[in-house]
Amino acid sequence: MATAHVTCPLCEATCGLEVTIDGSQVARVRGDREDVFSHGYLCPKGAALGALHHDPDRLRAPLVKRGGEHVEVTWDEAFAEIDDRLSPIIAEHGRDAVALYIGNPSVHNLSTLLYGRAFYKALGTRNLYTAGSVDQLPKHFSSGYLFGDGLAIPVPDVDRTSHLLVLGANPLVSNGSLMTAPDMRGRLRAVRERGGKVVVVDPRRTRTARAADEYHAIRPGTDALLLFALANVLFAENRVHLGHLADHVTGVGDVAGLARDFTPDAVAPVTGIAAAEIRRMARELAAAESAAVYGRIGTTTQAFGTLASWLVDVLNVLTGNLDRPGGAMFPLAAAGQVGGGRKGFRHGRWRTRVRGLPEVLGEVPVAALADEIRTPGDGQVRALVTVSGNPCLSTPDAGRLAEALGRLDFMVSLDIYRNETTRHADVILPGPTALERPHYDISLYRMAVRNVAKWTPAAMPTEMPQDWRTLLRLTGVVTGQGPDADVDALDDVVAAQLAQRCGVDPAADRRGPERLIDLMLRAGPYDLTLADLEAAPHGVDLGPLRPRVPDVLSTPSGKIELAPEAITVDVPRLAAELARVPDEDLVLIGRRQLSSNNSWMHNLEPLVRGGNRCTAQVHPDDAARLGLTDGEPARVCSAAGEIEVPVEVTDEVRPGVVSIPHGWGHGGPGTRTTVAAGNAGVNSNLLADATLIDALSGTSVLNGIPVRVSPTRPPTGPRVA
Ligand SMILES: Nc1nc2c(c(=O)[nH]1)N[C@H]1C(S)=C(S)[C@@H](COP(=O)(O)OP(=O)(O)OC[C@H]3O[C@@H](n4cnc5c(=O)[nH]c(N)nc54)[C@H](O)[C@@H]3O)O[C@H]1N2
Ligand SMILES: Nc1nc2c(c(=O)[nH]1)N[C@H]1C(S)=C(S)[C@@H](COP(=O)(O)OP(=O)(O)OC[C@H]3O[C@@H](n4cnc5c(=O)[nH]c(N)nc54)[C@H](O)[C@@H]3O)O[C@H]1N2
Ligand code: SF4
Ligand SMILES: [Mo]
Repeated sequence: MATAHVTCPLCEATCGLEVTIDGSQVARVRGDREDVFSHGYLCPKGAALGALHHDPDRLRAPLVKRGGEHVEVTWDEAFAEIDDRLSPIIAEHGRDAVALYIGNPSVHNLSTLLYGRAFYKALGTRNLYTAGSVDQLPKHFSSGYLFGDGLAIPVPDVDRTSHLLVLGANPLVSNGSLMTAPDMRGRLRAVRERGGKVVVVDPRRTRTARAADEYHAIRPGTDALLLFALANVLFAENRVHLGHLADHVTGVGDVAGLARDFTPDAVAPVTGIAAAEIRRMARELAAAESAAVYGRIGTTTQAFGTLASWLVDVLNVLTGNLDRPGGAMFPLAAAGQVGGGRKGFRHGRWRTRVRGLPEVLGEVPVAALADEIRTPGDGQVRALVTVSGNPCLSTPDAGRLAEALGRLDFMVSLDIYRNETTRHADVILPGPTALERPHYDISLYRMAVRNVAKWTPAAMPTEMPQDWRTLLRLTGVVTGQGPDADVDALDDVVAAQLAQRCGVDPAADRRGPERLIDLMLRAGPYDLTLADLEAAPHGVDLGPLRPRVPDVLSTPSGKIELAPEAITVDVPRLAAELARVPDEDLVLIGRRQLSSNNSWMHNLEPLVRGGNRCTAQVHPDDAARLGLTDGEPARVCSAAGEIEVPVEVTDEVRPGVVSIPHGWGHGGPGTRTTVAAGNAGVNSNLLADATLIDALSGTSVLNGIPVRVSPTRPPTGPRVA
């Protein structure tokens, strides 16, 4: 028996796990009580890491499609196929003809984080798509213009705050996002135990809402109106106190002007939250000893995603809570902390060919991908590389995208399953599991509520090439070096370039991600080395968050630019919402579930046993009005498509709202996910309309999609002739 201490890579909480290994078997996974950050906390997904590792459906060898069927091949054969098929496409149609889609698990994988970038740069395409445009891109956009750096995202200092206002997030189920904080239940309980207050704004009474002091059932897509009204009250009642930020902010007067029309009385009928409640919320926010406003998926993947994300931090600034203990603070990570300078932020440096949607942070919206594949002409996407992504379940107008993937000349997927997306791939390249690779959470520690650092060596050996080697071999192909490029030589180039940027020499005795992370640690603010972290298997605690303004700012003015034009141009579109008369139409929102992880952990018995339910939640009033019966199927239609799904009648959702979880709709020809296929559910993103986007960032509207719901069978009981 051996014991390994690893960081769980399945969500953003970065829990420390203690894994007991018996030969080649994972015998037990439990929370590591000595972990400096998670102190023994874990959730059902972390506990299922062993089941993931041993899943017989997980791919162990590359697959190539021959005569329409996937067959196992050697790595050399797989790369020969890629070189034969991809290189001519680049030669004939140029680099933009190859699109890259990078999915969520890439952020939780050190190899793809560090070497995905090298591959992307070598590929040189403008068609980079990531899960960011169905997720957090609006937050990068707003941070980019407010603070000058799209990656400078303030996080709530939950452990010291006395007032937390949460909008569109359910951290008791999601375990936190854009806020790395294991055990949010414990942390929120602590806020209340020390006399603080937790307020939740959500169209659904979630677990987090139930654990809070106060809950407001907002109408989907109207958060920006509510947030503007809170700002309006602060100005009207003279409650704006910039405090320590006074010398570091511009544009406060502009925000006051913009907020003028968004009075509590004006927004109340549209948001569904009473004017008196809004006034009280604003007063309590301003009066709290310290407070943090925090918004997540419900505020980003909606029609006003960027405005809402911006206003979250506007409120943090106006109340003087940005960058002070107990407020919203900027972490200082041990590795990969960039920023500084006066470069500022720009978007729209290029646009998608067909719809003209702007680039943000180097990527273009995935809502545009199907059109880029389907529309002939110069620059048409003819080949696709996916890296740990399942866009056929996770992106809008999923049916149209799946159809488009069938039209590609060539597709390669780096993935551990043959699923709804990778079944379209001509070549699938698997990778090691979380237990077979080393790990360090470069991205997530930049958003942690405490400054921490932890290194995870690979817990088990593997025959499988590490993902960084696979990515560099692909880099060889797209740079014309053929299928057998010298991976170690390419790695030396990557390390040398990083060393130059960091101003530190690379260690001679390491390579791959180990060498890069060591470089980054040594260049970082704590003077750490990888050897220091290797000597600390439970992590290193670098202390509570500390104020970082003005050093963290990289706007052209060197100040927090509170009213950037790139954002405020969208305010008139929001103002038009004030005239909206709420109608009886229903809107669709999503729903995350504890034992589920987007689209891909439904193949693990221990996680589906508890019964994740792909149902449409509707309020009893709507059910009665529409003739819907609990447990019976209903047809849900939108402008994009139609699905049939069982109804769950519950007053957990507010009237006018239907909630269906995403990531379901498994099985089908060419997939190999036996357990998931047995409990398939339906794909809610068949309903997501790809034309509905946040105007500024191009992020998809996944919450607040207009739908119609009707029983698929006529209701039982007396009938009207
Ligand atoms: N309607 C609706 N849609 C949504 C959302 C929503 O709230 N509502 N949420 C959105 C959000 S926030 C996100 S992040 C996206 C996620 O969108 P995606 O990233 O496209 O989808 P995932 O479900 O995370 O799929 C991950 C893929 O990676 C593979 N994978 C898992 N682990 C590994 C590994 O170790 N190595 C390799 N090579 N592959 C691996 C899985 O098999 C799977 O194919 O979905 C978005 N879609
Ligand atoms: N168990 C589990 N954990 C996960 C994931 C998972 O799939 N399962 N996915 C991971 C990923 S990729 C991410 S990005 C994070 C997301 O982390 P969170 O954002 O915390 O997760 P959600 O549960 O999607 O919370 C979004 C909330 O917004 C609400 N909402 C919908 N529309 C609106 C609106 O218009 N306004 C407001 N105010 N609220 C609205 C929804 O009802 C929901 O409660 O979770 C991560 N953690
Ligand atoms: S909360 Fe997230 S990091 Fe922690 S065990 Fe669960 S999936 Fe892993
Ligand atoms: Mo996400």
